[in-house]
Amino acid sequence: MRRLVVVSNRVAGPDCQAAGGLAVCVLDGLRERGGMWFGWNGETVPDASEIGAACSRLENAIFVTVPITEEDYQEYYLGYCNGALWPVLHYRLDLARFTQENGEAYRRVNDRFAETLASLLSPDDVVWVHDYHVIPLASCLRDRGVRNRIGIFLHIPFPPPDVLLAMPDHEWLMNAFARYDLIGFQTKTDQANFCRFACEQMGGEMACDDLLRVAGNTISVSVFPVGIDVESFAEMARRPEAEKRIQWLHRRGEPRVNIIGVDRLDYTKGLPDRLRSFRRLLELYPQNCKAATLMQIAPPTRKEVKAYADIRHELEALSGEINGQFGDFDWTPVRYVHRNVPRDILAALFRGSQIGLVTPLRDGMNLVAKEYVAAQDESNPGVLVLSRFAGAAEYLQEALIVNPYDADDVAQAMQRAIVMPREERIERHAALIAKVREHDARNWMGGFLRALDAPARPLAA
Ligand code: GDG
Repeated sequence: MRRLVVVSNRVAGPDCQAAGGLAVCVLDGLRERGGMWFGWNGETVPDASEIGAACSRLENAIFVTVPITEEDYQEYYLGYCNGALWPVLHYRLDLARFTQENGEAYRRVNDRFAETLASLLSPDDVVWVHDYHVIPLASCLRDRGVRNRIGIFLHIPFPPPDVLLAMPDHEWLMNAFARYDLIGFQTKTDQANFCRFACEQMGGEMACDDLLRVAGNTISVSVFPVGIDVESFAEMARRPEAEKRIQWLHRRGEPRVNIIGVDRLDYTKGLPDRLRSFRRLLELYPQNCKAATLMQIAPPTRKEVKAYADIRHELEALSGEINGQFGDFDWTPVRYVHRNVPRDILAALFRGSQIGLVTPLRDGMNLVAKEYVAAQDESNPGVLVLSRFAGAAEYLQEALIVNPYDADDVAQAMQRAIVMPREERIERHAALIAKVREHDARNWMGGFLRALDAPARPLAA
């Protein structure tokens, strides 16, 4: 079997168990198959002359990491990746900022990554690139004569052509995509958006369902839904310590309906809209006052980007407002936790909550939805309320699917979940867990690697 080389912006080191599902799955794959994980080490140095690669090893896996400069951090990471690409690919042109310096930094850092990586590759390696931070990597490697199979998986959505067209360097970006052998998306919607752009704007054509001919290249464009390690998450939710926490959550005199949301504090996750929906639940169905509590766990992320500071203030103001308006001596409607919570506690909180509220405004997949389903007691499961704009909604149709922009719609779905008979909950959960198992982390990785390992397909004349 050919050696696997994984490239991502951040490298999960040998002790990444705490990071959860995907990183562990990729790491296991690397250890079994033998390979290398290459990327940024998360650190900065004052000057490019101080950049040097560091190397460590775990069984068959080698980790090679490099720092970036402080300027790169501002312009490449905060400016271009998180200030331009992230909002555009999540359909949020209103939040995107484009500057020439940031665009140049993105090219510069990718070029530097490619320079180091090219010298470490053997001709037989297959290269798996992850996500939006490193889209031009294949192009930078090809320019250095690398002819290996290279695939990229995009963890976040791909927007319709009209949205991407607003990005000043869309043409350059799409040409960078066109130099991969394989492009993987989370959903059919993302795949279709990408192919539409290639065909309508770049003169590409579909040779068959998932084979695109564009810019002189033939590319497999496929869907590989990301998943979780179902058994290990379910096991965490069943532990005796988890049971103790659940008992605490349900202790007498406390609310009877626990609603949980867990998301990085990101504007794509729809947190203010979610709080407004919860407020609507209390207004439309006042019987839930003193009975329902929303626990929102929202650890900080990308604090240096202004849009993230803004969302934090909005969320804090809203939760204070709702607690002031509805709360009482013995009941706090919104419990807002702005820090990282250990994974095993999350699993217990999921199991102890009657509603999993997953309402992003746009999301590539959303693993929290899958974790909530995996954590449930199958004989008395909770109900997943899921945004139609999460990639997960393409698969988890037995959830209560909602429009996150419509507070009344979400409130009604929550009320429906609160009164849903046990048989219906069991039935819906059985269908959901089957899908979560079918599309788990192993199948995601296996599917992508099979496609990447496969020889290039000949085209119809
Ligand atoms: C990107 C895409 C796609 C969250 N808070 C805590 C915590 N988490 C864990 C969750 C889950 C993970 O982080 C978040 O994954 P998501 O999929 O929900 O979202 P993103 O971080 O935006 O991930 C997304 C994903 O990539 C994979 O392809 O699904 O669409 O945006 O595992 O449980 N974990 C701990 N404490 C927290 O407070 N321990």
